[in-house]
Amino acid sequence: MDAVQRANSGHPGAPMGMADIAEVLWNGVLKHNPGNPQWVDRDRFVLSNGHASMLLYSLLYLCGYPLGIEEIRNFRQLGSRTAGHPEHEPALGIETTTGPLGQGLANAVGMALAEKMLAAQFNRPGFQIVDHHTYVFVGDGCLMEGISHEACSLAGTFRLGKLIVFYDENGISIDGKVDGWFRDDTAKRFEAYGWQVLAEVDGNDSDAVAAALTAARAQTQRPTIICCRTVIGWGAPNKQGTKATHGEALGVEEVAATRKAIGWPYEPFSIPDEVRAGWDQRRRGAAAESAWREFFLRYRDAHPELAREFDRRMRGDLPQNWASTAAAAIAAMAKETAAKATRQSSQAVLDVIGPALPEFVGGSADLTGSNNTNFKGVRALTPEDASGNYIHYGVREFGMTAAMNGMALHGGLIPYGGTFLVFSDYARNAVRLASLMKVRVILVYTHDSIGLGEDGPTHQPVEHLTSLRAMPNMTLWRPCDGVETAVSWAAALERHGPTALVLTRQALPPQPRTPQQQADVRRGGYVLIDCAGTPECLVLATGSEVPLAVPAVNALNSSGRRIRLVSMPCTEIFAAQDEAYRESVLPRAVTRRLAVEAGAPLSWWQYVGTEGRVLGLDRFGASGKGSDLFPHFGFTVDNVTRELAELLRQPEGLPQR
Ligand SMILES: Cc1ncc(C[n+]2csc(CCOP(=O)(O)OP(=O)(O)O)c2C)c(N)n1
Ligand SMILES: [Mg+2]
Repeated sequence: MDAVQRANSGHPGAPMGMADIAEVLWNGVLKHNPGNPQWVDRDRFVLSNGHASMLLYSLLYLCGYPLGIEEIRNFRQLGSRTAGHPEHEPALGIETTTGPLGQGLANAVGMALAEKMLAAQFNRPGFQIVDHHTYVFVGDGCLMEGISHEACSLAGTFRLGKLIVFYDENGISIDGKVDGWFRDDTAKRFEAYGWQVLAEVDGNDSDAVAAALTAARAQTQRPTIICCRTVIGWGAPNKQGTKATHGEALGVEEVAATRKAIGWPYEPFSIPDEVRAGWDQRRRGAAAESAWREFFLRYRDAHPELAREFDRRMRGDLPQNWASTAAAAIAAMAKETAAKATRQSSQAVLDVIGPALPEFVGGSADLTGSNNTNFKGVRALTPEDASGNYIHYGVREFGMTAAMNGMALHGGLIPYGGTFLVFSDYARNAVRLASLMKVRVILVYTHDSIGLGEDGPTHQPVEHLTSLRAMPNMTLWRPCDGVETAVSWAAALERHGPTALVLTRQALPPQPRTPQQQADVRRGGYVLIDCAGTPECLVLATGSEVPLAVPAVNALNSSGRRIRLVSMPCTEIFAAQDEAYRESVLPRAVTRRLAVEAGAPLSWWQYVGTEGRVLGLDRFGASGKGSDLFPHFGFTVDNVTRELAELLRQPEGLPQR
């Protein structure tokens, strides 16, 4: 309450209401080592009600994590490590970024899934080297959010017995008493998901919480939710139990009154040594970790190869032979002669790289056959058997994506998951958090334009390419054939950050390339067809529009014009190339420029400039055959030729406005 008061900003209510629960969990039960927050077999803790950030910072400080009292004092100030909402910082014990309600819970489901899968892969009789819990704090808001349904239904189905949720059932959210908008029978709801429910626990009674925690840990077949009745702002004599404590400082007088009411006579930010000593988990944590390390050494003696593999996986390194695997996948695609949808090329790439990547966890939100996300040899995860490497997430795009974030954050796995590009919107905030945290998740988005055809405008993405490109840290690849698809997979795997692979439903012909052009695909944009001398005009295209541009450019060049075609599968990576390379591909002097992409034109103006043109799609699609829709919306070779003819009529070299 002092930190919130000093910042005059923040949320004191939930931290005060959940303090007793936190004390029971963190001061003796949670398996963690403040001296090494990244010990791989630590319990994972997620504060899904991220507005209660001050609770997490207090716990980290008291337990002896490398977070000084100065940081607590500087809560919410620019440059402090105590941001308004917790921001992923593994070196500090912050497992994930939370604040968007419900998503931390879904991350935790992913973490618990990861634990279960890794245990199935690496544990051997007598050697439970992967054996930890995932604990989550959630509030009313998390459980009102739809994603909690997706994630918790999945957790029940997959019997995540080491997932334990503490529900801060305080009956209050921002607008006041939740009775007016949230009357679910939460206990029945979670029973229906197949969870163990420990209802009506007094969250301000440490013994009751401790007993519930023991019962939760004893249940290994089902996840547990402990519904803790608490009082928001507990201890503040005049404000506790009211919405006033949710999201603003208590006020100087109420802070003083609280000190008196709870018998805490100390100055703000001064914690008596004996109190800190009582909380300090460093010795206990170091002992726990060193016991695990000794255990791991014995595991290493018994299973040396598994131990080496476990270390590699938890470091996040790709296999030693990865470079040759990636090269083989690209080479195999370069041999292709038949036209293929890039979603099919993607599957062919997975057939090569999948078996070489035991850390790979595939999946789809119930569109496996359309996303082509399975490959030869994948085995589905089942409720009974966690040794598989493919997850049928069901129709849960948001839950899938947030769970993938949780798996990637846990470590040891590289998740990829598919849906239609148009439904990336359903998952969008999890994509955003993946970008914010820079986690390695691979989003396979197929059916990437009006080219998908008959399903019509509800299923045809228009603005999605542009809107995903607008997200900081995101890279989006829209390959035009098998080679570009293989390169985009390799780039996605080698990147520490999220990647969207945007793939077609319809077949695209393979493009011929020199070895240099093939190597340059990695640069995100490269010259696919060049002309003799300085180009009069540049054409930029991605994905399914590259094959429309190729004949148009070739025909004009044969008639003596000088047109260059640039394939630009990944604008973000191209933009990150050095100036000299970018200039060599897109010479500044050439101002006649045309971009062709079956999507919103917005992302292309930065490349074509004010003298350029964009052949894009600025309206919703329609229901019909893909082969009818492309010409209907102007995506034909003739139209590219017409646009180029218009451009060529313009005087050359106009200064860019
Ligand atoms: C997805 C999302 N929507 C809205 C918010 C804004 N918000 C922050 S806390 C909160 C109310 C949460 O209520 P509850 O979880 O009961 O928290 P309590 O007031 O009990 O601390 C809201 C709407 C948010 N952080 N995330
Ligand atoms: Mg609440």
